[in-house]
Amino acid sequence: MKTDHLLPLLDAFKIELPSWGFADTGTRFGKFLQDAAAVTIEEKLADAGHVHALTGCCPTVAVHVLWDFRKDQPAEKVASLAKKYGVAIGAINPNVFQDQQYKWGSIANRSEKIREMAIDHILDSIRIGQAVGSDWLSLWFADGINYPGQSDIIARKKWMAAALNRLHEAMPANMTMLVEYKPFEPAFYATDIADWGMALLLARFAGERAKVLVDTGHHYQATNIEQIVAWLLDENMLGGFHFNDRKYADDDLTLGSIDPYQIFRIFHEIENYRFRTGHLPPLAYMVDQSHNLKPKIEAMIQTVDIAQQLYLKAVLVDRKRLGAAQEGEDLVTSENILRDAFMTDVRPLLARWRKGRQLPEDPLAAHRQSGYEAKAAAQRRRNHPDKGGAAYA
Ligand SMILES: [Mn+2]
Repeated sequence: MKTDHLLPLLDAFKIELPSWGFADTGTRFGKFLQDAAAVTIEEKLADAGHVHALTGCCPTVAVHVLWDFRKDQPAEKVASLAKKYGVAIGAINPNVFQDQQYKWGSIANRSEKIREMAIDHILDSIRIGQAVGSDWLSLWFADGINYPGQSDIIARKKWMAAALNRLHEAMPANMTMLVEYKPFEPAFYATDIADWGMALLLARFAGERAKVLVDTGHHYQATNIEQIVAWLLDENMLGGFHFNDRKYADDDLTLGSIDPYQIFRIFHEIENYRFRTGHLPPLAYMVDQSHNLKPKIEAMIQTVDIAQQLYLKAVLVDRKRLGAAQEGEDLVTSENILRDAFMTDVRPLLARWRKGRQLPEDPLAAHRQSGYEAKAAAQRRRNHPDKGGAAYA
């Protein structure tokens, strides 16, 4: 099969890495520290730059305002640090879920004072985004209630809608607001933005530069995620993704580690939309994973590699033949066209693309040979002696 015409598509396929994916993170029961895990924003950007240098696929880094920006460090300084490591700042993620004042919620809190505090923090985040040249404001709210009767659901909806609308007004013209949804956790009775319908309505209420963010781990087990993706695309309401995988709930496992066919089916719907319309809206492909046990950088390289593979497989679907099979109600052929693409080994094609771009054909092996991990571990042990002791690397 001639596939070289697909190589430019890979040039355009970019994935954003999260700064927090390089830091020590864990479950709510605890976290296991790694000596090589990044602590400062500079270390996180260095790691992200290293992954980008090896893969050529991750030019931007998503940042978390409370975790990555200190009051004494101007935002522009973070942008220039990113540049130093060969990357740029991507999505800005405000944090209105960890401070004590948000015990009863942030923008859905019944206290106007707390709602204003949350809005102020997000307005600050928008300003940071402007200062670092970011195009994306990525919003996730932990707001919700744990018990029936705890709060007035409609009042909360209206508070959220009003807040998002004000935030949208404050965004510069180049910025897109992403509204993420999640069915449960930390709220266990009614999360305020629990599904894509609620996110869609709130995004519409916020304004035309607000879109829905699909986190692949934020669905109930039986949800057909690719169908949501197709509908959002057709409504011009899909903004991007948080990529991860799961077996049970929001496990934040490595993309494609449990169900690669799921991610393939999502890419298939995206490519199908492109085939039908001849265009695609800008989509933010972002990783949102927590590598509690895997070495962080290895996990990121593995993620990028599998994302590229699954994307290429979706590109390989023979859409003309598929259309003809669908016309004839030939279910078996239709399904097999998808399966044939999914089963195709695209690794030689990917290696060819890397070679043509002066990238290592096997980025994981190149990383292991580079000695980066051991060097980072030694340095970071010295820089952060109070971090605690994991005997990794
Ligand atoms: Mn997410």
